[in-house]
Amino acid sequence: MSSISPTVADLATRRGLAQAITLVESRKLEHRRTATGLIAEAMPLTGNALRIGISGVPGVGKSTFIEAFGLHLIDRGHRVAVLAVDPTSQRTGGSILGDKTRMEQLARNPAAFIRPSPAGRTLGGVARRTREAMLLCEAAGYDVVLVETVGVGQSETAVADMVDLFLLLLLPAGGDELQGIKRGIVELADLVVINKCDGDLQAAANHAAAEYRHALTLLRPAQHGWRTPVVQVSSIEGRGLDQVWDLATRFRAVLERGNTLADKRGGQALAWFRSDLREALLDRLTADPAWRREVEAAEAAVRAGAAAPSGAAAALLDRVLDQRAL
Ligand SMILES: Nc1nc2c(ncn2[C@@H]2O[C@H](COP(=O)(O)OP(=O)(O)OP(=O)(O)O)[C@@H](O)[C@H]2O)c(=O)[nH]1
Ligand SMILES: [Mg+2]
Repeated sequence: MSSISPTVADLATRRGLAQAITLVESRKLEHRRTATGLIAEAMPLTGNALRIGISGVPGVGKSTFIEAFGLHLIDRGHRVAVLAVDPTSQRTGGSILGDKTRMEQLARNPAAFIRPSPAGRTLGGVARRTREAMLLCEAAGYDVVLVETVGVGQSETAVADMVDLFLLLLLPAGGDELQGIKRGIVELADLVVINKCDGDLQAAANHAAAEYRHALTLLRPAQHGWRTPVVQVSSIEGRGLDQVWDLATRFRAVLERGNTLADKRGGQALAWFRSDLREALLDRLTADPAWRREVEAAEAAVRAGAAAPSGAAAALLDRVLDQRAL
């Protein structure tokens, strides 16, 4: 892959975009440098997509919903990219990859681009690569980016922090505990979608919708000036999808009023910069074997309770700065 040096023009094809994302996902220093250049070149072409995060417990119907919703949007002239943040992907080898077979029609559609979750050791690393992939998709002309995450806790927060709208898929059943939803996740939602509102589940779905509508009146809205709506959907029968899109565009209009969208994205970009800076400093330091040993020794002392965390960090930083190691 070292020969790959894609430019923005290469993003015009799905293959070129896929290669560019592979470059962005690489941990090799030379690839990182090329990737950084590519992202910088792509930046002026980004920002035009609606970024939607989609989360829900395993089995709620994320893949089925994304396939149906994606095709619905493509029918209306949109181009749809699907990315994933899946902290479990290092074990499973990327759940969306298996999902490509489940999202068969969408995967085959020329107006869609589906990318499995990057493998990674840390959620932060996986999230960074997904954010960069999102920018590349936007530069490639996809105007809706769906970022899927499986509902296992922290990954929802990471996704909510990179999108404009966070959509939570729920089962037609009562109560967060019953559904295995982590505390606080409902609070992140800008849009609650109850899936599987069909057949025998319809009555339970009506009940769940009423229950969540009530619960949401008691929560502070995730977005000022917006009351989080609850929509009933059947991904299998394709019902309710137009309402989801209608609400998503209305939400965007609310964000665009008074520059909130720019503020939100600006804040997200700033948080991204800060976390990248922290990560890069540590990476740069531990790239040197002697310093890596120092960091590991400090970590061992902290773990053993022999050193206080903040004191050990400050002492190490003093030595780094004294020796101009960075
Ligand atoms: N009745 C009904 N079943 C659905 C609907 N959407 C999905 N399902 C079914 O629910 C099951 C799980 O759907 P998936 O789309 O694989 O769910 P997922 O959330 O992607 O699951 P993971 O990838 O394991 O996290 C499948 O058997 C689907 O056919 C729906 O709208 N109605
Ligand atoms: Mg799935």
